[in-house]
Parts: sequence; structure tokens; C-alpha cells
Amino acid sequence: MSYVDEVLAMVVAKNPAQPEFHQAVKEVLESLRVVIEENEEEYRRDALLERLVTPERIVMFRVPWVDDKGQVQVNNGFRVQFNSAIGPYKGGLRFHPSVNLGIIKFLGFEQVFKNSLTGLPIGGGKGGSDFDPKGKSDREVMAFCQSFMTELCKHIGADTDVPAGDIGVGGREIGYLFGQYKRIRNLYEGVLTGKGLTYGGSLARTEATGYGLLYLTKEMLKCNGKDIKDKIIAVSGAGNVATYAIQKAQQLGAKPVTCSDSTGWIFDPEGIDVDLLKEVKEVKRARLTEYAAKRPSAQYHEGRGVWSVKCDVALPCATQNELGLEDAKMLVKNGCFAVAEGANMPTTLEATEYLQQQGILFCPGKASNAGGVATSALEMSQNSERLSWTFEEVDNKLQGIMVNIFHSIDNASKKYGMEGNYVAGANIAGFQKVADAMKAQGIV
Ligand code: NDP
Ligand code: 2IT
Repeated sequence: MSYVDEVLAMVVAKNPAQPEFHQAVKEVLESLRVVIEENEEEYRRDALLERLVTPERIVMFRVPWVDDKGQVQVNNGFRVQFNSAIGPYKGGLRFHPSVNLGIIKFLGFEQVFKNSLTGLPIGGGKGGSDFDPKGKSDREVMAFCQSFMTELCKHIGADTDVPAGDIGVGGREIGYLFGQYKRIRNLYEGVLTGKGLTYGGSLARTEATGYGLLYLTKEMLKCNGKDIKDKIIAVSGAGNVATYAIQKAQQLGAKPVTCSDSTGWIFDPEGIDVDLLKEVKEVKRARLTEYAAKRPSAQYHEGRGVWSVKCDVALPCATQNELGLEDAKMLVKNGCFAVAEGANMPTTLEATEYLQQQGILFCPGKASNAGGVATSALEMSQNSERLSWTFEEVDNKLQGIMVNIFHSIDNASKKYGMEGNYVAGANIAGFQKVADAMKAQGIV
């Protein structure tokens, strides 16, 4: 059996009931075959792949808190410190009822390669909880965040592990988490990113993932002889990533016509009204039915359906495995020619393969959504030098980073004879820096 197949089998056997983790590892290791085969015996002897797929450390803990009725609630807390070869662990926290260890491991594994692609000195990690912020009062969210951080603070630090936001964790949660960290550790340091602007946050971090997605998409289209201007865009999600992807798409002259949340989706042929979307989702934390109620041109549909709309470019920005084979077929049938992932692993393996076979430009999330974590790393730099950069300065750096990421994945795909396969390019380019650093640091 080849070394890659051995490790794939080992991952499935040793990590039962973690399908998302298996999926993420399979996608990466399949891409790495060509690289590993160049020097299989050395990689096998050093157990490099076994070390790559095994987190350096996993912290799991109980999170007890008291709700507004005086009832004690208990949630599970996780932090997976996956790989610190190229820098301190870095990656978001997800608060969503679906969170379990396998999901956090898949996200942490993806983060290792994503962070490497940014070119910045950040290792990979991820954390979160099965806590559901939906329908909770601010006081309940604060109680939960304080309890979560009371344990987590023992394991993180500005030079050790720096969490940030993800699904269900935005500015409000980061504020409560930061406050509790400072209080317990008596340290005012850049231990979290995505902080508010009055206490060490970076301008443009809020916008960074969505904006970065569009900067990379624009470059990918340009290098394939197309222009983002005037293109019809289908976006899923209505959270942080989706909102700022829609905003930047409009600034670049494209027309995003959809968005979605966990209960339904909007088709707005006149183009999504970003200010209204922000008012509904960011301020009121309400459902998309409220968007439809205030916007005569918008149609609201229950359930899923964003990928059935005619579009040129699709940007999945909600969650994992939200774009399956049938969705991919509809997109192709309707003339879509490019897909760039804003979410982490939103496209199933079958759908990805199908899109690639059909000649669709396909950029994986670990490249196209890296703008968020890249800007988090810029926030860490600003915290270290105790200075704040202007919006333009951060945004210009973000643009440079996203254009570089596209060219490094494009070059890697060409170097290994798979031109246009940006999945392979991203996995290979991300792997190389991490593998070199791991080799140089010995068996750790
Ligand atoms: P938010 O919590 O701000 O928004 C998530 C959006 O996706 C919401 O509209 C939510 O609907 C919808 N959603 C979440 N889970 C599901 C589900 N199971 N089924 C259907 N819809 C769902 O999160 P973000 O925008 O920050 O994150 C979106 C994606 O982007 C995630 O995959 C995340 O890992 C990834 N990402 C985020 C980065 C960041 O900087 N924030 C950076 C890189 C990647 P509802 O409103 O009903 O909850
Ligand atoms: O998936 C991701 O890259 C994030 N949620 C952002 C992580 C970060 O540290 O900014």
C-alpha cells in the first residue's frame, strides 16, 4: 500500500465517527500524493504524515453557566492545537449546536494549510462549543463566554495560541472572552483577534474574510481571461463572511442576488441591499423574512435553494457541505463558471470533483477565505508593536496577500502538472512550508 493510503486508512480507523475530519484529510492527502511519492521512504521513516494528521494537543472541558431562569446549563468546550511548526496556534472559535470534536478537528486541520498559505507566521488551531447563541440574552451569552474562558485561559496566550471568531462568535463574544481573559490572567495582550477597535482590534478585520474572498476571486477570474465586473453572483450565508463578500462584490461592479440563513434564502434580482442585510442580521439578529418584508424586489423561500439560481459565480459562505453534487449540477447547467469557497469545506468531495471535471474554476476555502486569518495576523502585529494601522494600510496588505495566495496555488498546480487544479495547488503549497519547518525542528 502507498504511504498516503496507509495514513488515510489509519485516520479513519483511529478517529471513528468523525466524517468531516476524514473528508478534510482525504482531500489534502490525495493532493499530496505527487509530492510524497517523490520521497516516499523518507516521509514514511519520519512519520511526517502521521504527525501532520495528529493534533499536537486537544483540550476538552466542561462549560457550566446559569441561564436567565436560574437553571444551570452545561456545554462542551474544545480547543484543538493542531500544528505549531510555523507559529503560535491560530484559528477561530465556533459556537453552534452541531459542534463536536470531529468538526473542530476538521477545521483545525484546514487551518494549518490556510495559515501557511497566508505567508505569515501562524500555526493552526480551532476551538468552540456546542453552545447555541441563538435566542440567548446578552447576559446569558456573557455568562457562557466567561465560563468558557475561565478554562480556556489556561491554555492560550499571545505567543501560544490566539483564538478568534467563527460561526456564532463575533464582536460581542470576543469582547466578553477578552474581558474574562484579562481579568483572570492580569495580562493585556493580543490573545484574541477580532477585538473591538477601542481595545486593540484592527480596522478591516470585520470585513477581511468577505473582502479577501472577492480579491482572490477577482484575480482568479482575471488570470483566466474574465472580469468580475457585471457578473451575477450567488452567495449563501448571511453572516460575517457573506455580508462583506456581498459588499465587496458590489464595490467591484458585480451583482450578488442571493443570501441565506439556516431557515431560508433570499433571491433579490435587483441585487442584495447590504445595509438592510446588516440591519436584519448584525443589529437585530433576526431572520431573513424581515429582509424580505422590507424589500419589495426580494423573494423569500423556506429551506435551501441558493444554488438553483442562474449565476456566473457561486460563493458558498455559510457552512460545511452545503453545496452537494446535485447543487453543482444545477450550477453548471445554469452557466456558472466559477466557485470560490468563503466557508470552510462548503463543497462536498463529489461536488468538487464534478465541478473540476466540468472545467469550472474552483478555489478551495483554505485559499479563498484566508483573508480573515491573515488580517488576524496583522492584528497580532499591531498589538505587538502597540500601534494601529489605517483601514487603507490593512486593506492594501490584505489585497496583496490574497493576490499572492492565488499565484502561489496557481504556480504549485503548474509545477506538479495539474494546471488549474487549485485544490491540489493549495494543498501542496500550504503543505510545503509546514513540512519544511517540521523537518527542521526534529521529531516533535
Ligand atoms: P456567522 O455566524 O457570522 O454566519 C454564519 C451564516 O451561515 C449564518 O447566516 C447562518 O445562519 C448560516 N449557517 C450556519 N450554520 C448553518 C447550517 N448548519 N445550515 C445552514 N446555514 C447555516 O459565521 P461566519 O460568517 O463567520 O462563518 C461562515 C463560514 O465561513 C464558516 O464556515 C466559517 O468557518 C467560515 N470562515 C469564517 C471566517 C471569519 O473570519 N469569520 C474566516 C474564514 C472562514 P443563521 O443566521 O440562521 O445562524
Ligand atoms: O476559519 C477561519 O479562518 C476563521 N474563522 C478565522 C480565524 C482567525 O484566527 O481569524
